[in-house]
Amino acid sequence: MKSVILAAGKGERLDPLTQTRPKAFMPILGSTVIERIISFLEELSIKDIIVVVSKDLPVEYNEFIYKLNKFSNVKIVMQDTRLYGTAAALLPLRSEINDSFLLIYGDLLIEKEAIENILNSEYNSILGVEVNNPKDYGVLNIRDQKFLDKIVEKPENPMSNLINGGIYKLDQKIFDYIDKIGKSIRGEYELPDALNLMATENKIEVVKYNKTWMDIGKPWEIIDANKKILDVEKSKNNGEVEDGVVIKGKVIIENNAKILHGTYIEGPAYIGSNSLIGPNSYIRPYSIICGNNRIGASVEIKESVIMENTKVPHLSYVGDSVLAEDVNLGAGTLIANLRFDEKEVKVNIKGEKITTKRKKFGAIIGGHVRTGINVTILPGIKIGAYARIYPGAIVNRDVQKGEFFKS
Ligand code: TTP
Repeated sequence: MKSVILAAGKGERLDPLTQTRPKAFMPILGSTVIERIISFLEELSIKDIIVVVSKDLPVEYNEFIYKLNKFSNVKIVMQDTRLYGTAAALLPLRSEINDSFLLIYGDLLIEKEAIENILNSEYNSILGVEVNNPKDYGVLNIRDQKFLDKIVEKPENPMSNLINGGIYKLDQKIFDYIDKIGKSIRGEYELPDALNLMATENKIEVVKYNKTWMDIGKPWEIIDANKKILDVEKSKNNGEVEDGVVIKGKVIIENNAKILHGTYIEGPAYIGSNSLIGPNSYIRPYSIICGNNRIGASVEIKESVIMENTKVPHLSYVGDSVLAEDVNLGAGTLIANLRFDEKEVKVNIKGEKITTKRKKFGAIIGGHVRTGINVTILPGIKIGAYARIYPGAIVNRDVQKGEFFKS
């Protein structure tokens, strides 16, 4: 059976991280969300995998998309995102698909069982994830006990606690229904609209699932997703640990990582391959250091995701934050993660201040950012890719891509 993974979204809510990195390639420990999905498909012996990516890619995306070359069964297809939406994403595949196929959104943190359950259905099917807060999602209204009646987006009074899990088995009739839908209020051609039409004339089984499921939409959800996976992984030490290092609890140390004298690590924590930590670093629970990183002397890291090639070499504090790839923090860069009034930290998402529901949240720093020495960054701040922060600056507002910020 062919399998299609959608990875052509703009991921605007994940800005500034998606200025240089596709949403589906957000890190999960040393891997990425989409690579996890592809590994599950391979384990399930699905040999024919199509990944849909955007035709209008920022050039930086290529280095991530090239990662897919290591999977011999993956073929890349481009979506012209002038026709945008999860239904429009399928249009370039019309001539490729002539049978039932598996469809998966590429930004989902799931367990293999979610895909297995869908494959076991004898009908067209949709994953129905059981949640406590269905109002925030596309809710599945059910008919005849187990078939989809309608997907209702964020209803006031949800008819079930099952939400659209973004995994489907569909036959090629879906293309006829995509042809019939118009643009949604968001200006997109959306798959749920096509499925709603299909459900009026066909049986679409709702396959229930209650294990790990997250769609990674907002920046702090990258921390949550990594915490979830770290919690189920086992300790490992494939690196080199010098004398005088203290390691408490579960810590994963990958190949060629080196932990220098005086470093104190409180698990759960992940130290990715080729990283150099210490001497005298303090790595606190849920630090995710993805790989090729440098964390130096008198640096404290806590509950943060630090993506590949990023360096925090001297005298810095990084708490409850997400740092994209190839960032360099100057000596003494401090990220504040708690407001004086101890209110939940808010972040600008698509022009609206959204609560992170976290009292402790630091900053979201885009790819290739550089900070000078003694920079202070306030809670909930976003710094765009390639920005430069002048030494001694106090960053008290969001910084745009490429901006030179001087306070
Ligand atoms: P969304 O969650 O709608 O993704 P998005 O990238 O539009 O996010 P945001 O709202 O933050 O901008 O899409 C679900 C999945 O489908 C995701 O993996 C991206 C993919 N997708 C496409 O491949 N093409 C598209 O045109 C759209 C809208 C999404």
